[in-house]
Amino acid sequence: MSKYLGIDASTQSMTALIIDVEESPCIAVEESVIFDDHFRDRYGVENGALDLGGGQVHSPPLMWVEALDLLLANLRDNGHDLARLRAIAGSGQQHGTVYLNQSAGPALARLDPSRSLADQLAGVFSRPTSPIWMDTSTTAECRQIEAAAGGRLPLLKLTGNTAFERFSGPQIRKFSQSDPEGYSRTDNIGLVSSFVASLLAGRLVPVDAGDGSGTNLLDIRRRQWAPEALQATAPELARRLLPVTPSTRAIGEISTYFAQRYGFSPTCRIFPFSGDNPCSLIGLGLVEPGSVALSLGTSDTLFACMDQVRVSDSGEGAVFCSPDDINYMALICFLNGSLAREAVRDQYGLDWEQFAQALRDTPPGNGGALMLPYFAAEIVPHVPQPGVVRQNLDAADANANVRAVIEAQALSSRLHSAWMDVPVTSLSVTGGASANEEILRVYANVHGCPAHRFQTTNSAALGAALRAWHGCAGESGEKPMGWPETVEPFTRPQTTIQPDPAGSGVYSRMLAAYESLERRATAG
Ligand code: XUL
Repeated sequence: MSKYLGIDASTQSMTALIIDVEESPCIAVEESVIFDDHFRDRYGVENGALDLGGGQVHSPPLMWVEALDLLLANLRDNGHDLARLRAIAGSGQQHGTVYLNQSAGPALARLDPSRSLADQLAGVFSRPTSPIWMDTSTTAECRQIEAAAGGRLPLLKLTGNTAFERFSGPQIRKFSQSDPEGYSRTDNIGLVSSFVASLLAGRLVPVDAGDGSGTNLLDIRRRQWAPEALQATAPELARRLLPVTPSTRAIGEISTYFAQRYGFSPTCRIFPFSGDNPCSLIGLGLVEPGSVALSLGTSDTLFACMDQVRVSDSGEGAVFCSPDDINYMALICFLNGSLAREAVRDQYGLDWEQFAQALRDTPPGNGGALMLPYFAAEIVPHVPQPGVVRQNLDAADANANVRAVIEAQALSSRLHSAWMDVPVTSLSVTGGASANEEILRVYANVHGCPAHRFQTTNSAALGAALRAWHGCAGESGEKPMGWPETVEPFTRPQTTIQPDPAGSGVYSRMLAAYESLERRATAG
């Protein structure tokens, strides 16, 4: 068996990616279920999420359950022989928390393959919706956790991160305080990643160190829950969490539900699911310190591989464990990623080709026009309320607004990545918007380095599949594979956009103007 499956449970979709490493390693299958296409009416989601007001953004975990059944049914019905899969690993949108009652473990253990997962698991939640990374409602809880942990800096030192609104710990604290009854009915709290892995394994499985580091609860150096942080967050939290698992060690074999319903081999190994960004680190080949990548998705993230924990004192960046179980990753998350690009596209009634044409028709620097693209409250820089700012920019000029949003995103990524202290000598770019070469050109010029694009934009799912391959090789007694040789065949750039010296010069000068506008707006 030479095939490995990576599943990415992201905000807007669930994706399966199969690699075949038999002769010349390649991506054999990519298949996605877009939540809005199938579940908008039933679950009321928009872009995969529910806006509950007051900054609360949740998703229904039962929708993820249904999506997994649908995704695997599509793979089977499209003729893919799932019996040939040797192992599965996965990736989930980070930070989202899933609250399960005491019936969850037994229900997972006795799944009946003749009935759907959703039918059998509808009653396992002690909270029907899961707060996700887009939730910005936990500012008070963040400050309370920092205070209870001895201060902002001690929490940063211990967990690698100050308390962030979107992180799991503040979400858990908010639930324990606003619904103590619901919290007391909660037997187990998982992340999106560990929840989907639990479905496949047919039992509750632990959070891995990669995704665990996005909770404000993990001792980032020991890669174990930090008792001080658990205590600072919510009562009796330790008994609601399973011990953290290393990312590279298998958690067992696939549940008979999936073997019988979809034809998986009963010996198919399940490896821990990790966060989408930690998986993208692997999927983009960032397995040695110093390399930098950019993911242009619902949120945009800029990240780098580091061999030791280096933190952002200003609280702008996050640090996670790499799921290689060796390195760390630094990450900056800009919430207004495709959210902002789509808002501009829709405001001017454009399609993506017209959007790209607008970039071709306008010069680098946009004639001095600037935008701060806070269509939603922003994570970096910290902007608690939405509000788009325009300077020397005519709101009626579609082309200039298209260029302004992309230049703002690229300039912001350069401005706010200085703390990583990683020289950006090349950018590996992924995510849906990386298909647009004009967007890549702006990033190449702003950072003054080549931007590479790869065969797939599903780097998180690819990273998961590579983790499954690497993990199996490590446990089978065959020659263990190093990370560089695992990722190399899948991370050869397909397109490279070189920076143009004139464009780069314009942006070096423009950065100061952008920084000053941002400073004035965020101070106000
Ligand atoms: C990272 C973050 C997002 C989510 C969704 O910290 O919040 O990138 O992982 O993809």
